[in-house]
Amino acid sequence: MSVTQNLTQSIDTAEQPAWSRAEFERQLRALGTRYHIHHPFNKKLNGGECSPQQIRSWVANRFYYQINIPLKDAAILSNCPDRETRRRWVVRILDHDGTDNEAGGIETWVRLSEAVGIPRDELWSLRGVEPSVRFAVDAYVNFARRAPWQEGVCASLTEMFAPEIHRDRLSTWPQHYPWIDPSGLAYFRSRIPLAQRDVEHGLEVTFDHFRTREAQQRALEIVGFKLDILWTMLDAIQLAHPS
Ligand code: AHQ
Repeated sequence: MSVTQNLTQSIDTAEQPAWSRAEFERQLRALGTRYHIHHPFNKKLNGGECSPQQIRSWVANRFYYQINIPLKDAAILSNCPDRETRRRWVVRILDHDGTDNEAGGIETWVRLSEAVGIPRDELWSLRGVEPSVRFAVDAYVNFARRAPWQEGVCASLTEMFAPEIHRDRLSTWPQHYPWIDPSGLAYFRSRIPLAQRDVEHGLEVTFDHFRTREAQQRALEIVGFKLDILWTMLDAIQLAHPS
């Protein structure tokens, strides 16, 4: 889109009335067409067409995303002056880092990696992480550090679409990849209720903060940016391991 078109669009948007909550949520959910569930690599993965090496590459690269989620969430916390929001948001860090009683998502992902044949130390070495995956994930963390905390919250709304992709894995991997111990899929099962809880909070913050049509358009752009991050990660993995 040219600068003039962009300017025209932003002038148009500024004069238009804000969407209702229902329409705003519809617009946000319509972005699902860009979710990485539709990426060719994900279709191969859940379609049973990936080699063990491709699966190991996916697990090792996504691990870099997983270990950065708590840093991203801590960055949002550090920007957020609202105690009530912080009390709700902080659980996301513990969901991944674990507590004395709960292993947490990062450890559960390590068990997934051991189930697909990546030893724990190899996974933590991060030697398998592609440069473009590192770049995309770092862009997400740096966005959360610099952006207003409400924008960081808004970016997490790609999890609106996550329960479906987790359910897909749980229903397809056992039949396609019987060599993977099913207990290794525990991470996907654990995320379904957590994603639903997190999206509820994320939508509350987003509806409350992005009130004008221009701001609502900005929210769509933020979710689009995060969708591109997830898509880029699969581009990089597919490029590195085409077969
Ligand atoms: O396991 C995932 C996770 O913990 C999160 C946190 C959330 C965020 O804060 O951006 N997004 C997210 C996602 C996880 N898993 C991805 C997947 O495909 O397994 C999906 C991803 C998301 O949809 O944003």
